[in-house]
Amino acid sequence: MPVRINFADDIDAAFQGKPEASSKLLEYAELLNPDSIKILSGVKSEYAELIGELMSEGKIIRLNTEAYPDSYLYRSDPSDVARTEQDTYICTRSRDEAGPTNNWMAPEEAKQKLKALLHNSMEGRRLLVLPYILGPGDSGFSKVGMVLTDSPYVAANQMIIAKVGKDAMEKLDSKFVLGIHATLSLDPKNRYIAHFPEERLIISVNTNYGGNALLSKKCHALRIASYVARQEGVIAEHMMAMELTSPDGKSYGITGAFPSSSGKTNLAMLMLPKDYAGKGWKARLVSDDISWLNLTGGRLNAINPEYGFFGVATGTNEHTNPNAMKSVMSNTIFTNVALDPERMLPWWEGLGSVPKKLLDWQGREYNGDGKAAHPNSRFTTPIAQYPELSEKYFDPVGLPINAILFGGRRKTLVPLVFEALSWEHGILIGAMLRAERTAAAAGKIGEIINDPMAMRPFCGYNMADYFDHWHNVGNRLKEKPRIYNVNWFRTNERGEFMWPGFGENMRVLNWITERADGKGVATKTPIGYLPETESFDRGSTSVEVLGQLLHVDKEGWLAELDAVEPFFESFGERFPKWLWKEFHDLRGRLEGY
Ligand code: OXD
Ligand code: MN
Repeated sequence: MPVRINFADDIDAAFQGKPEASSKLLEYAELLNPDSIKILSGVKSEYAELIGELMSEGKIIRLNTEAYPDSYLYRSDPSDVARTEQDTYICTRSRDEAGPTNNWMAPEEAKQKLKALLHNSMEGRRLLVLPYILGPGDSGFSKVGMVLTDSPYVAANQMIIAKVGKDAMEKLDSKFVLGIHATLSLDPKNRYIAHFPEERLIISVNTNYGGNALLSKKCHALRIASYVARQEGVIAEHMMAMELTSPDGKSYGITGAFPSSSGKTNLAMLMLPKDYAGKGWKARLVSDDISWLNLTGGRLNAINPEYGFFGVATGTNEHTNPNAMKSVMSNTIFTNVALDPERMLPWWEGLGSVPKKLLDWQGREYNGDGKAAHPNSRFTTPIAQYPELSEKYFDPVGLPINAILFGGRRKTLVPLVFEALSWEHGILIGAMLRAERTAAAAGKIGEIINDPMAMRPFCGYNMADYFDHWHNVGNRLKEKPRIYNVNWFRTNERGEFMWPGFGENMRVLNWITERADGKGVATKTPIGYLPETESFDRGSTSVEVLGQLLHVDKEGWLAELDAVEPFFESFGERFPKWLWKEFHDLRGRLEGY
């Protein structure tokens, strides 16, 4: 059935002077065949209407309005709780362009399959259209996109994490990214999160989970953005970014790539230990999850494309992340947390004592068996509510970067911190990143997987080319940030964490700022520069434990190289020669140690 003529008129009227946007919308409206179309202008009342609809359909629950004003609980389908990498595709013309870390489907085949699923799928429903901006409104590095969705839950979340509305609509040029999201029946067997980077298109079906369905986030700001960034000579990364300011007012920009659920948000929101706060240090947030890095002024600068957090609730509390706790106390959508039904308060593991009465994340009475909140339960919160937001968040060029951190969860081997010997060695450190699988993606938790630069699930093209691109970026920088590997997650023989982590990580960052100033003392080892135990600010950690955390285990590292080598080999001839050289040099240094 052709789209009703008033749609075409309405679309033309709404998108005056934006022929690309209106023709794409019309094309998909014809395919989806909704009963009505609503183009969101971004005003607050639209958000309230979406929430009102979800409440009247019983799909979300209003939380205690005194404790959590304007906040809600959403329970997802139990089969739709995390990113599903097996359903995520990069659909480039050639398979090699996607590379061995991505699932690939030929664009025509993927479109045929998806269009069959989308055909008439919104009959009887309303299509919501959300134009959005990623990045500061006045930045040359910001990008625009437009999401089409039938889900009020997705639309409400999108309104929190991206700048949705009129301003974005005015910027919809021929390069905008189009995202189509359709709930369909949430059938896991027909779930696809498909990316067409060559035509800046995303199609996601049969999932409402944030990482799969909030298309501005992982799909646009990482997978499509990484592909476009290579064309534009910049980089789009799965990185937090923070600004540290010393007592004498010197600013240090730090970015860090950590696999999902590995402490990236907690680091970005670091609460300074008393001794540092007392001296006048400040730690402010620029980004909790994604940073786009530009090369202005011959150095790297980070902007945060996002407008809100989609963070992990589980484990968040006054000790681990007091600033996150302050941020989520209003205007927040909680997904898959537990509920204290008497006080209408959200609850998750780590928040404190278990309330007397508790409903688990599926709304069932909780009897103490298993987890009450889903381990990947989430909060969606406006970033403006963060109490320590850096002014650099609003800066069109972003935060100048002094140091780049890579880190995964590793119980053994990987020291607390070490510094790369060079930019190329730093890329090797990033490329060698391995981490334990966490609850953010479906799969066996705890299994150690290769996750180069924490981008394996998010790089929109062949990662062999991605390593080369990093190399080229380095060659164009006048002032290169130093690169570090950090690991907060070492455990002793009793399984206890050896380093206190959280705010205490400032002691590691302190060494990194000293290094940036050319002051911090370091010892050269085969794996990189390590701090010296005597001069390092170890806080309450004993010298003995610190010694273990800074020890270079020669045999362990040689075994690590053996474990990584087949992964590098999987890229075949495309794997950069200079990176193989770095790898073999490292092995040579270790063998002679
Ligand atoms: C996230 C993720 O949600 O990395 O940030 O999965
Ligand atoms: Mn992430």
